[in-house]
Amino acid sequence: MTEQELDEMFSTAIEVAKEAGKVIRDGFYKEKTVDTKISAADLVTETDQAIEKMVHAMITKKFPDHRFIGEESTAESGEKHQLTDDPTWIIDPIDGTTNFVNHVQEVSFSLGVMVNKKTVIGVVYAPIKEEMFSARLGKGAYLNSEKLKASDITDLKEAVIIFEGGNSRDAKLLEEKVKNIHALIAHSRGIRAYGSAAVNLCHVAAGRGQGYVEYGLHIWDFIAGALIATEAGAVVLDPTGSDLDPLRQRVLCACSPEVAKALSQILTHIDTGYD
Ligand code: 2AM
Ligand code: CA
Ligand code: CA
Ligand code: CA
Repeated sequence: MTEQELDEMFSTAIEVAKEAGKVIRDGFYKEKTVDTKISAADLVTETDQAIEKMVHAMITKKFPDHRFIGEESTAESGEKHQLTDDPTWIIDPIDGTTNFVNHVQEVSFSLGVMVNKKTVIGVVYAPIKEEMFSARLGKGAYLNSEKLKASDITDLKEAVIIFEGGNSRDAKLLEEKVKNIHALIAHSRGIRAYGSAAVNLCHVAAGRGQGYVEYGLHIWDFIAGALIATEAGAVVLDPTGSDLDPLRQRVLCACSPEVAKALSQILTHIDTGYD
């Protein structure tokens, strides 16, 4: 892949995110048709589906041989997505649909591009707040035109940690998550949950918190935000402390390796139901 091709892909990613953002903004205060997927906590609206269709069309028009993975097309086809070495555009049309439905502003469009299974482009656009987060591998992370740098805190006691309850209502899983919430409150300065995985990662990138942990995510939730966070100097790992596996459905992000290590040590590492 040449620099020129990557430049072209990056400008397409930004253009696509702006278009998706317009549709999110238009739908934000309107009446919505809401459907549920795996549980009463797993929502989808017509806007999610419309954005995914539009974005898929825009990308395949420009890059017909590239692959595409999106949350709603995966849900429709019922097939498990797999990663190949081909350039692959991975999108979540609305990350934070529960927020979208409840008029909470933490709603984003997330787009990551992987080449040879490495993320080279990450764009997260939160259109209600007009925050465009973007990163290219090796070139830093930006919020609009401002360069991002994660917090330099190293002590978990001084850290604010973002977590999420997720959309599974499996009793065993919830029990483990409660243990983790307990451990996070006990060892940190405080916990937060903004309801969008992509936004959570961008918050850590922007120094609006020092860590984020979630079990049960999908690749489209975090692949773009993970690059934005690492390009801002944060670390993104598997919660056990080993390398992130983008198909393993669990993510630990921390502003520093010290906070990452401390988090990894206090967490109960949840696998149930995800592998
Ligand atoms: P989604 O809005 O694209 O479905 C945060 O926990 C992540 O989990 C979000 O990225 C969100 O993505 C997904 N999620 C799905 N249902 C959720 C719920 N009821 N509460 C919080 N997050 C949910
Ligand atoms: Ca969803
Ligand atoms: Ca999502
Ligand atoms: Ca979504």
